[in-house]
This record gives sequence, structure tokens and C-alpha cells, in this order.
Amino acid sequence: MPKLTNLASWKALEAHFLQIKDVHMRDMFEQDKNRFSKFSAQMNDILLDFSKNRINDETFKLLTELAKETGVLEWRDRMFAGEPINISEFRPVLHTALRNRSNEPVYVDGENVMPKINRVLAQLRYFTERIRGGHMRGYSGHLFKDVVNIGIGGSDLGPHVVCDSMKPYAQRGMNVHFVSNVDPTHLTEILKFVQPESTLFVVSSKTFSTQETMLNAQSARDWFVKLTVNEKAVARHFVAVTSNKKAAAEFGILDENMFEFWDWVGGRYSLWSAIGLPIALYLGMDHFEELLEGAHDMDMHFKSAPIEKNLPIILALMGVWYNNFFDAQSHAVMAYNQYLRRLPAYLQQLDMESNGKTINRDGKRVDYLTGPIIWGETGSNCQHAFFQLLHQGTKPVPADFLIPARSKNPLGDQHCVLLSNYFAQTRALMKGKTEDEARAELEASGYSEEIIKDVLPHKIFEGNKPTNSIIFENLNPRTLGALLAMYEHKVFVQGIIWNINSFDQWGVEYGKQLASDIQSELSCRQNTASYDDSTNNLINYCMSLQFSD
Ligand code: G6Q
Repeated sequence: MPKLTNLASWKALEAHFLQIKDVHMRDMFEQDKNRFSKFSAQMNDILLDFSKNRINDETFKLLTELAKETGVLEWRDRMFAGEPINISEFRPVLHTALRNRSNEPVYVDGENVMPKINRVLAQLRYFTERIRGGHMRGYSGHLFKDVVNIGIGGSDLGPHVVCDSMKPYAQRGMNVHFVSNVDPTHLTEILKFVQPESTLFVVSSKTFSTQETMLNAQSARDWFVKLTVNEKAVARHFVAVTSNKKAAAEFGILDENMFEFWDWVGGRYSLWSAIGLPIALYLGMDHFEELLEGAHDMDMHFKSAPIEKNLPIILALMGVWYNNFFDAQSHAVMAYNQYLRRLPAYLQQLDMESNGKTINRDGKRVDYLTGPIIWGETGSNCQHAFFQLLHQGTKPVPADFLIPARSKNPLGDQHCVLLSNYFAQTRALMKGKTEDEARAELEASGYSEEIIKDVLPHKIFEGNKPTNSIIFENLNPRTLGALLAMYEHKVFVQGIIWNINSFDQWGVEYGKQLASDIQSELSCRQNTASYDDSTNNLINYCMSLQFSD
């Protein structure tokens, strides 16, 4: 691809940026009463209002030209068609096939993969219905009450955000827990509250070799055998989700208790695969399939909606606008919904592991910013924590604001108050408070001119802070599936525009390699001189504390 910064649309955006960078959204809303209808789009019940962005008709036109010029639509079609677009791992990227509810054939190396996807879905249904219905029980005849998922990264964050968000749909009496950290505290604290005879352990690991997961799985197995004194019972209480069946068999998992997925499913894109087993156990297979259907709806929208009305493409373009022209370093996600409290953690991996790259698809170093730092918190908590910086700080922080119109837990006026906060914040961030408005407020409060003079600068809000508002009817599996798929495709579009491979994660692999080198050193319990002066001294100091009497 020609260099991004040499493209005609990029050059036009650079020139346009100079004209628009000081224009205030307050004035844009004054001058154009149709901003909402121009700058909003909908998929099913999900409404995206992007009118509170620092864009006008020309900006949006140029950004859509950028999408066209960088080949977003062609790359999208190549991804859906199963071409090996993950160029550094030589693989297709086919999480969309996992939720292909149309069941139309999808080919990998000439093989239609839909039959094997459907076979695993049927296996998941059979297994989860037997567990949930009490037909399959623990070794001593107890019903399974607790599911403990042992996995990390992509084998944890996706199912975790879904299970947390979908609590109202969970089967009564069924609990799900997620162990990811190799810090022994994580597993220990969970094991305190479960009984071996009623606990099912799901060892989730694509490679079945990730150190943290393997250690946690082994420790859980040791705990189980110690308490049950029944080694044979392990087979009934441990199941595996993996693309490495051989390693799972070596761990002692029975073939019928293995749930397979394939190397063309990236870890952070895998919640739609058998990695969703804890979701199906907790919520039931029907709800898991509704989740897949919602994601499929978004796939169809992404494939067919015009760029100007295409939710993932619009979100991606707004992000590129701030990232590359306003030099915004981060992007915040504020879900005004307590069930979505893990959404930022999930999006951090999805976005930062996908687009935190410096080398482009041609193997060259980029000379522009790529993926932003993703962060966020639930509303209205966020308002009482870091919103000060959003309103009056020196850094631009574009943000997504999400909210369901209806609450799953209506309590008095509480949801109405939540909604009011949601609308008030995005409006205030856009509009700000002028000097005249701030002065009028102080005068109305009866302050003297002398005090007003001192206080006034602190009470002014510049405004012009961009937000995307995302509203949906209520948070159900179908809508959640669509929202998560929307963000997946947003990340994909940005990766295409930045000309990077969003589907590898060499930084993660590097971390795995580094830790295992140091671990062999630590096991020797002797002073080391193998590393740099800082690392040597830190290791030696820590050893002296750990092994002193
Ligand atoms: C995701 C990454 C990474 C991965 C974990 C766990 O895209 O590849 O987060 O999911 O490192 O890997 P395993 O599933 O192989 O244990």
C-alpha cells in the first residue's frame, strides 16, 4: 500500500484539520440544526450518535474517502472470505465464521469450516444441557454448582465480560468464577468458596502451554485430588477448551471432555468459539446462541451498510481523526451500566493487543501514531473519579458513552438519574461553560467582584470535548454480541487504515519467553549476574527477602 501519509485523502485531512481545529462544536450545533440526522447511524436497536465530534460535512467526507483509499472494504471482504490476512502467522482470521448463523460455507484451504463449527456447537449444547439439567453430575452424585474457568488473556477476558454482563440470564444456583493470574492468591481465594464435589474446572487455553494457565490448572487438580482422595474423579471434573488436543490429553483430559477450536481464531477473538463454554454453562446454550446472533447481525451490518452509516467504520474513523490529527493518546470507554464493568478490560486487550504495533504490513516502521491507550470505568462512578481531567485537563480524551435505555433492575428513579447524568456529561463536554455563563452564575450566587475576578478562570469549561453516544434498548445477549462485534470491527478498520496486522501479538509471546528464562534462574535460588545491573540486583534483593529466616 502507498504510504498512509502520502494518500490524497490524508493530505486533504491534514489541510482540513488546520481549518477546523479551533472551531467549537457549540458553534457547529448553532449553525447546523441537522447534525444529529447527519451524524448518527443505527443497527437494530443500537443507536450511535457521533454528532458531538469535532467534524463537519467536509471532515466526514474526507474520513470516508480515507476508508476507501486505504482499502477498508476490500480488506473486510478478504477477512470474511478466509484469506490469510494474518500475515505474520500465515493464517486466516475467521472469528466471524464462528457466529455465521446463515451457515453459508466459509472455506479455509478449500475446506468448508461450517460443519466443524456446527459440530462443536452441538457438542457444547449437549454437554451444557446435561450439566445444567443435572444429568451429568460430580463424581459423588452432586449437582455442579460452580464453574471455574482457568485461562488468561483471550481465554479469560471475553467469557468473563460476557458472564459478568449477562448475570440476569444466569441459571439460578449456577456460579461462574474466572482464574487467570498466576499469582497463587487468585486461585486460592476462589477455591475457598467452592466444594470439589460440585465444581467443574474448565481449562481454557488455545495452545495448552501458557505457563499461568498450566500452573493454575495443576494446582486446581492437586487441590481437587487432595480433598477428594480420588484421582479418577479428575476426569469428571476437568474439561478443556483448546486447539492443542494432544497436550490436553497429556494433562489427563478425556477426549469427550475436550472442546476444540482452530488456529484461525485469534485468542482475543475467541469468545464466540468453544472458549465460550463457561458462558454456555452459566447462561445456557440458547443465550449463547443469541449472543452469536447479535454478533452475526453486526457482521452483516459491517458487510453491507454504506460507510456513512456503518457503525464500526464510523467509530474507527472518529478514532483515527483524534489519534492522528489531534494527537490524542488515549480513548476512554464509559459504560453507564454496572453489568458492563469489565468492558474496559476486555476492550483494552482487543484494541491494544491488536493495534499496539509499530511495524506496518510491509515490514516498515510507521511514522504516525497507531493504536490508542484504552481505558474507562462505569458511569456514574467515573464522574466522581477522573472526569475532572476530561472537563478541564490539558489532554484531549475522546470517549465512547454507552447506556441501555431500560434498566434490568428498576429501583425508584435511579435509572432516570443515571440517564440524566449520561446526557448531561456528553452535553457539558461538548458545550463547555463560557466566561459569561460562569460569571453570571457567580454573580447570581452573590459573590463580590473581587472574588469573582479570582475565581472566574477556574469556573470556565472550554468544552469542545468529543464523545460518541451509544444507546440501546436493554442489555441482553443479542445486543451484547452486537456491541462486542462492533468493537472488533472498529479495531479491524483502524488496523487497515494504519496498515498494520491487527491479528498477531508478538509482544505477548515475548513476555511468555522472558518470564520462562528468568524463572529457571529463580528456581536455582542463587544470586544471579545474568542480566542488567538493575534486574540482577532486584532479583537478588527479592531472593534475599524470600529465603531469609
Ligand atoms: C490473544 C493473545 C493472548 C492469549 C493468551 C492465552 O489474542 O494471544 O492474550 O489469549 O496468552 O493464550 P492461550 O489461550 O494459548 O493459553
